[in-house]
Amino acid sequence: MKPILATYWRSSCSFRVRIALGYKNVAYEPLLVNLLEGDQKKPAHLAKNPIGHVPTLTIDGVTHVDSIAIMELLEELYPEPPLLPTAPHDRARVRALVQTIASGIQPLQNLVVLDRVGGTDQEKRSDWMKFWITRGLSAFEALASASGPFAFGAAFTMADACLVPQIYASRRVGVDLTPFPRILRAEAAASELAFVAAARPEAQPDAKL
Ligand SMILES: N[C@@H](CCC(=O)N[C@@H](CS)C(=O)NCC(=O)O)C(=O)O
Repeated sequence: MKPILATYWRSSCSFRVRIALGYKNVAYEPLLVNLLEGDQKKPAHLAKNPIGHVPTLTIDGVTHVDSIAIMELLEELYPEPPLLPTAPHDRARVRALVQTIASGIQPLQNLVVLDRVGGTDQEKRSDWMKFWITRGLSAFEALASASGPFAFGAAFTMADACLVPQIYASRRVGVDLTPFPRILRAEAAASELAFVAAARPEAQPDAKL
């Protein structure tokens, strides 16, 4: 049985896992969860993901939550091609790039957070997101590889799987990306890869274009 991915087209966390599954060449069935219609708060979804988030991946009959834990699991189940380098210090540096986005930016742009801090005030919501995204991307830029083409250097890693969705989300809110040449270079390199293109929001069955 194919793995089942509970996903929403515009969710950056779902997008990360779609990229990782494609990179590892693991076919899956999408289970569409409409975040704008509140599907994530329904009992059937909460039974799998108690905090009410996507993604959720059911694989080998086991259901997993959290995109980073899922990517780490995929790395262990399917070591080739690798999402992490081999040397321990390099692995830690890639994981730090991952966390700059996964802990330092993404949680702050969640709908549940925006509702609490901004309510229906669109300008407040937008200012909040722009501030946290710019702060996090500035750190990512400083930590990223100077030579590229990818975020950590010559090879695609988990850091790129997190970066591409974050840049998609950043463009949607109009963040100025011009101060981040390493990030733009890494995003351009990753975007040329077929599995990244296939994972893009616009290519998903629930995309509303
Ligand atoms: N740490 C979790 C975070 C998951 C998460 O925040 N997902 C967002 C979409 S990217 C979500 O489901 N938000 C629903 C909401 O805010 O109601 C992960 O990496 O999977």
